[in-house]
Amino acid sequence: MVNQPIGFLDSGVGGLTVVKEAMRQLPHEDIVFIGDQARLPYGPRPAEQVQEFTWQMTNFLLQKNIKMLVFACNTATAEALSVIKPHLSIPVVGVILPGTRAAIKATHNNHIGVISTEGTYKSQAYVQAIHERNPDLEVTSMAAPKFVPLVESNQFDTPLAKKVVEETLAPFKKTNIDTLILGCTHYPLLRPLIQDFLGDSVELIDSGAEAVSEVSVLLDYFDLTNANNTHQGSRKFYTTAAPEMFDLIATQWLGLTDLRAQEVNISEEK
Ligand code: I24
Ligand code: DGL
Repeated sequence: MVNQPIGFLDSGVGGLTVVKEAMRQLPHEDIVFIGDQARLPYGPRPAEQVQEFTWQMTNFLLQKNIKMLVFACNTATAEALSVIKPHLSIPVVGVILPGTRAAIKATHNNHIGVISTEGTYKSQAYVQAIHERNPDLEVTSMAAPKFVPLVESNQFDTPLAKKVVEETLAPFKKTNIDTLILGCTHYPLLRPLIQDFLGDSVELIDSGAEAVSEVSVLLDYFDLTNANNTHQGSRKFYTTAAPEMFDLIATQWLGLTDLRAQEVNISEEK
């Protein structure tokens, strides 16, 4: 089983921020990724629809014989993980619990901020997860719906991005948060602007990176780590839309050559 791949699912390409971390932290593991580019974004969709689409991606990845499944999407984690996980016999990891664990560890004044898509915000998944562990922690949660379109229009480091980041995060300046969870796959791209605006006294938590650390722990816990350190992990990419755009972004972001995603139709998967 140790030689089987780890599956990653996402609403589109944002989950590649999680894959990049996996390639860094777990270079010997084989990776299979599916992005539902045709139906992105998930952020504004009703929860039932996110559950349906996420089930389709899950079933697709199960057919690839994965040993572990990672929900590399905050919205899918918030709205579908608890529904799907009880039905699976392999370990399933989302991005929300690892992010909250890191934030709880990082905060010193017991005040944590969270930014996310509309769907994740409405689910209150981050707030609930933090309060389940410690109800005394103060959490200020906010949707930042302008951030995903900003990144996807390639404007994550422009003057417009700076303006949108400042306007969106202004309410946090009136709080004393010392930790901010980046509760969406795209937000690490805006990290420099967010850090600049909030200042060095606020620690930013990348949920995706934390999730990969947790995958690493779980692989060991379940004796699933690929211990062959001469094995260069393989990476396979699937997308539900035309692959050209996916290949362009993934090649640039992951620094891989010869990356060819395969287009698949998962809405017919049974
Ligand atoms: N980043 C993302 N998605 C895109 C993009 C991007 N185009 C440029 N960059 N497009 O996600 C997805 C298709 N969209 C188009 C607009 O309508 C909706 C569908 C973030 C990827 C994070 C790994 C910017 C960009 C890039 C290369 C690497 C990283 C990056 F071109 F952010
Ligand atoms: N991947 C999604 C998330 O992390 C962001 C993009 C979307 O809304 O589909 O929430």
